[in-house]
Amino acid sequence: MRRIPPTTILCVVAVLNQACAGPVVTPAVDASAYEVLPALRDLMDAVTFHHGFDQESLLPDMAVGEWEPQKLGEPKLAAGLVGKALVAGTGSLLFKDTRNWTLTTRGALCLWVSPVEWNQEEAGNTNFVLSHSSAFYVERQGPLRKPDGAWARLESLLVGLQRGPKGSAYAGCAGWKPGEWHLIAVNWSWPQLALSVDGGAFNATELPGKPDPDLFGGLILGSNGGDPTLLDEFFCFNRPLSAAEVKALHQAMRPKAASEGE
Ligand SMILES: [Ca+2]
Repeated sequence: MRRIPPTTILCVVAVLNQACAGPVVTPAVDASAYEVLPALRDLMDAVTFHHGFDQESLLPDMAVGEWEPQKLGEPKLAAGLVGKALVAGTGSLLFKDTRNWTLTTRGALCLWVSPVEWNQEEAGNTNFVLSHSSAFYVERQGPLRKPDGAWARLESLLVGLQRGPKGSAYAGCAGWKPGEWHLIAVNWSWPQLALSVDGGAFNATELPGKPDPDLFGGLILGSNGGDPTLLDEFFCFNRPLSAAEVKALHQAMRPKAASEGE
C-alpha cells in the first residue's frame, strides 16, 4: 500500500499553497483551513485517493495504489477552489491502478466543480470522472434543442453506468454560472447509486443488477473535450458518505463571502 500520511498531505498542501501564492493564483479557501476542518479530518481514514491538482507534476496528494498518472490530451491547470484546479475539456488524467477506488463494491467520491464556459443552448457532454472502461461516468450533460426549438436534451448532472446494469441519477445544473463552485458527491453500494449536490439530500436510484467487478478498471479525471469546467479537491472514500457528512463537507469547504467570516 502506498499511502501518504494525512499530516504530510496537510503540510505539502500548505507549502504548495504558499509557493503558488501570487497574482495569478488566488485561492478561494486557504489550504491551511484543512488543518482545522473537522469535517474532512474525520473522514481521512476512509480516503483511498485525493487529488487537489495543485502540483504541476499532476501527481495526486494521496493514493492507495500506484499514483503515476497517464496524460490523455493536454490537461491544463487554472486557479481553483484551493490553489489550482484541473480544467476538464483540455485533457484528462488516467490512474490505472484499480486499488485507488472501491468502485467494484461500495464507496463514495466527491469533487468540486465550477463552469468556465458552458453553452446553455447546445453542448456535448463533459466527463468529470470516468472509469477506464467508460462504463461508470460522472458528467455534465450539455443541452440540445430539436428543430422546432423544444428541448431534445436537458442540461443536467448525470452519474451512472452506460454498460452492464445501466441506470443513472441526475440533478439540474442549468442555473450554474462561471465562477461558482458546486460540490458533487456520489455514493455506490451496488445495485444502489446516489447523487448529492451542494451538500443536499442524496438522490438515489436502484440499478437492475450488480455490475461485474471487471466492468470498471482504473480512474480517469477530466476529459479531452466538452465545455471547459474546473474540477478541484477530488476524493474517493472506501464507504458511502452519510447525508450529515456530505452536508458538513459542503459547509466546511464552500467559498465564504467576506461578510460571512469563518
Ligand atoms: Ca486545488
